[in-house]
Amino acid sequence: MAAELQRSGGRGLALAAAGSTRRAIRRRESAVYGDQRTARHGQVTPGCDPPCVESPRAVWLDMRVTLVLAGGLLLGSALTVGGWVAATASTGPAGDVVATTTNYRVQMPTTLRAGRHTFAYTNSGSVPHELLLFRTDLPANALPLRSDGNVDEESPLLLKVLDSGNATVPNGSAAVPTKVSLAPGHYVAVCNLPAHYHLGMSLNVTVV
Ligand SMILES: [Cu+2]
Repeated sequence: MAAELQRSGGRGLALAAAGSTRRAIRRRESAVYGDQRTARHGQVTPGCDPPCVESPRAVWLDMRVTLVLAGGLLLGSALTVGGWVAATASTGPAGDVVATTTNYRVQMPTTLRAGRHTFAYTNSGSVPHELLLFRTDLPANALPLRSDGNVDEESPLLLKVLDSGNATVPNGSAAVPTKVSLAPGHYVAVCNLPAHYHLGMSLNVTVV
């Protein structure tokens, strides 16, 4: 295993550390065991001056240190590769406000700066959703409703300032610009597909 790792290259740090530990163990074992035990219990190490010996215990410790260091390097490599994959896989729609729908929540920043924005909207739910944003003085849980129980988008109490359009399919995404420059005030984000508002798909948002 150790020899294999030595051949594999790119493991200089691990091998240097293992070598240092190995030399320290050799010095200790040499003092404890003495040269007379060399032939019976250990492995003679050529070029070691004064003569030294690697006992079976020293060989085992050496192997353990090497295994731990090699494991750490492999873990580090795996994390590096994983991070790279995550970074390259996170290319969503372009926009300065990241918004997500799930079953059955709207997730986005609850405070926005005034002005125009483009929402980078992704539907992470397993059923279609949409993203609407209304300017209104009403809280998210008290929007005006139609007779079918869904939000009355035509109510004079609501001003629609963002609409993702047709229901967005699962894993679908879109860059959705605001219809107007957002003035400071209170807003509510909603998914108004049938019954979704009542299932919890609304969120209070403040523009400052
Ligand atoms: Cu929905």
